[in-house]
Amino acid sequence: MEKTFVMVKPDGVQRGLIGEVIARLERRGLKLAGAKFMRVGMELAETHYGIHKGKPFYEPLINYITSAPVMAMVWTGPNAVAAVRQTMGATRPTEAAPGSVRHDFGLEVGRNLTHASDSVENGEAEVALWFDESELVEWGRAIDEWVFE
Ligand code: IDP
Ligand code: MG
Repeated sequence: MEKTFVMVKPDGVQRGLIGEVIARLERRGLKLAGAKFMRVGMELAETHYGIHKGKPFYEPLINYITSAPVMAMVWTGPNAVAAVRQTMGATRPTEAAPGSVRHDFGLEVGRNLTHASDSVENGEAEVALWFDESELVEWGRAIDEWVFE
């Protein structure tokens, strides 16, 4: 089953939106496979956002992500990567679809509340970066056969 890495960023945590994000993913039918509430260290932040190094928003981004705790999660399901990106909305809140998290709660790209892996390949890499194998839970959910074809 496809896995994706999802994070409620510091602004989402400060604004009390952990439950809102989890509720939306659960309601959609996605299945939780791991979660931890944590402070992001500089090394992890720089590895996670390494692809953006050198861009003008890189340093503010590292400051933002290390400024307060985050909720790091792994969600699974068919097409989990695309489904979660859609639920979170486009990177810029003013371009995010109405009904998405970034549209419904955000205004600025530098305070866009959540992170979600953008490809299956990056999903696997990000899950491995943020979670130890032993922190992931494989479990049978009673409704699985009614959500997964
Ligand atoms: P994504 O989070 O939708 O995958 P990316 O382009 O990978 O978006 O950028 C990573 C994060 O960097 C964004 O979520 C946002 O927090 C921040 N970011 C991206 N572009 C800008 C910008 O132009 N100004 C400020 N922050 C930005
Ligand atoms: Mg990205």
